[in-house]
Parts: sequence; structure tokens; C-alpha cells
Amino acid sequence: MIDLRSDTVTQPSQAMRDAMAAAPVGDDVYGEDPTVNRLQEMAAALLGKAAALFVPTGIMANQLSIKVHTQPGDEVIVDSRAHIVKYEHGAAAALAGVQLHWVNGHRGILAPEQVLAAIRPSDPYNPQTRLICLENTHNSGGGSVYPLPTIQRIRALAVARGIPMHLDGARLFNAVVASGVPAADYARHFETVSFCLSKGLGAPVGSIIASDAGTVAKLRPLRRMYGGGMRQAGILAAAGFYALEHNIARLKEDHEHAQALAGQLRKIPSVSLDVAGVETNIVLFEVNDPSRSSSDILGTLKQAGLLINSVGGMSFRAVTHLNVSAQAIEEAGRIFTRILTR
Ligand code: TLP
Repeated sequence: MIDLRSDTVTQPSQAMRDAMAAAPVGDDVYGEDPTVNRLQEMAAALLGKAAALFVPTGIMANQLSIKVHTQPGDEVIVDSRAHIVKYEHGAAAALAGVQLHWVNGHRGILAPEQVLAAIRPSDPYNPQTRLICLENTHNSGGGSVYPLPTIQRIRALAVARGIPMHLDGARLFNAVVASGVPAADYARHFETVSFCLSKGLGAPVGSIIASDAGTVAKLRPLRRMYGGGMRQAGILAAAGFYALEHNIARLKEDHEHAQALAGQLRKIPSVSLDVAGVETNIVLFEVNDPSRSSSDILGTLKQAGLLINSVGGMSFRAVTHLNVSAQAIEEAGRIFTRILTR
């Protein structure tokens, strides 16, 4: 089976498993797990931040970041198709009690003018804008990379109004590899930055939040409140450490595979897709065939040995990752051509 549903499906390699088995561990709620501490130091250094916190999931990283910057009733500016809006089960409302103020970005990228227009005036009537969240790369935007100058312009207007910024960098290293912009150059524009170890980087579990030391000190008890205080978590952190050491540069291969797949899909008459819009490891496309349903297409592809996800209507997502070889991508292209050309 060729599994292109997500880069979350990656399996830990034998070398990663060996590193996990050998990891020295301690009780991380006491801050005594040497492997967790080592991962946090490495992640903070990579992002140019003073400190970092290991958390179980990307959603927890986003939600703790929202919680630490806001009070109930505050408003958070975010793209309307952000993961925080679409795929976190309403957690920002349920857990932090905030109101999300959606802005319709282009491929998930917000224009500074849109952010400016969404900031509420300080008066007795409006909720207060207390946080701006960006997503890089943008999942529902098709793996789009935030242009650094756009982030800089949003940052300038946020700083002028004293509004902190959070980056959902679940796939930040895909952006880094695609753009050549170092992670720290993105991260310096945000008070908190999260990234996932368990997507393209290939670790089985875990995300990081990086910030200043004071914010990380506030995040630690909040992490426990949210149920994310883990004990001998070094077993998991060892996989994350291995991923950061070995699996960043190779993301380039996943991007090449996404391009190759997009090139194949584009040739199929019923498929619409913008190849130039495939910037990283996510390929979004639409099938224009009124005789078929999305579940029929997913089912037929599955029977042929190919898994992808539907992202609403007749739109689909294929994600490349470290367990999919160039040959598997060629085979996926052949399956798509066979099933979608009828
Ligand atoms: N994304 C998953 C699904 O939840 C949609 C995927 O298959 O792409 N931020 C972004 C931008 C994400 O894409 C994801 C996961 C998360 C946060 C949440 O990470 P986890 O699943 O670790 O909580």
C-alpha cells in the first residue's frame, strides 16, 4: 500500500528505534529527563530561542500557546482554513475561551493589510485582539510557504500594537528547506513557535514549543493542566533528537516527489491542479467528474493500493514523506492515471 494520506503516517526507522531504546530517562515533570532536556536545548538553539518545551502533539503545542498569550473573551486573528480553525475540535474556544477572528488568506497566507483590518479598536465595545497566529507551511493552503517579507510586515504592525504572535510551524522545516530561510529567521518574529517531530521529520510522537525562558516557565504548568506532563518521556524525545539530527535536509526529496506527482496528476484531463503551487510536500487537487463521488474515488484508489485523503467536495490531498520512495511515487502516478482516466 502506498500511503499518501499524511506525513503523520511515517514509521520510525531501526536507527531511530535504537536511539529510543538506548535513551537515558528520568521524570520529566520534575525536569529530570536528560534526553528531554537535551532535545529541548537543541530545539531552542535551532529556533534561536532561549528555551523550548517538549509536548505530545501539535495541537497541544498550538493550544498551550494560545492559552499562555490570552484571557477568556480575547480575540485571536487566524486564517480561516488554519489547522487551529479546522482541525482542533474547537479547542481554542473550549480550553482558552477565546474567539477566533478568521481572515481569508490566499493559500493560507494572510496579507498584512488583512491583518491590520482585523485588529479590533481599543474601545468599550470590541473584544481585544491579543494574538495573531500564522501557519508555515500552510496545510490547507497546499503546503504553502509564508514569504519572510510578509511575516516581517505583519510583525511590524503587531509590535506597534503590542500584540504577540504564535507560529504553528508543524511543518516549519519543510518551509526552511524549500525557502532556504533558516528556522531562526522565521522564529524571531514570533513570541511562540511550535513544530512537529512526528510529521515529515519521522518521529513517532512529539512536538516542540520554543519561546523565551519566562514564557516556557508559564507553559510548563499549563502543559500539565492540559494533561501533557509526561514522565520518562526521554524514550520519545530520543526519536525527536534523532529526527532533528538526520531528517531535516532529506525533506528536499519529499518536495521533489511532490513535484513529480503533481506533474503526473496534471496530465490527467479530469484533474485540476496548480503545479507551481506545489511548494513543499503537499499536493492538493480537484477531480472534475460529475459521474463520481469522492468516496468512490478514495475506495477505488485504495483497492488499487493507494491511500490519499479527501479535503472536502471533490478536492483531495496527497502528502509525500520519508516512507515513500521515488518508485512508489511513479507507481502512484500510474494508479492515479488509471483510476481517474475513464
Ligand atoms: N495535521 C494533520 C491533520 O490533523 C489534518 C495532517 O494530516 O496534516 N498544525 C498543523 C499545520 C497540522 O497539519 C497538524 C496535523 C497539527 C498542527 C496537529 O498536529 P498533531 O496531530 O500532532 O496534534
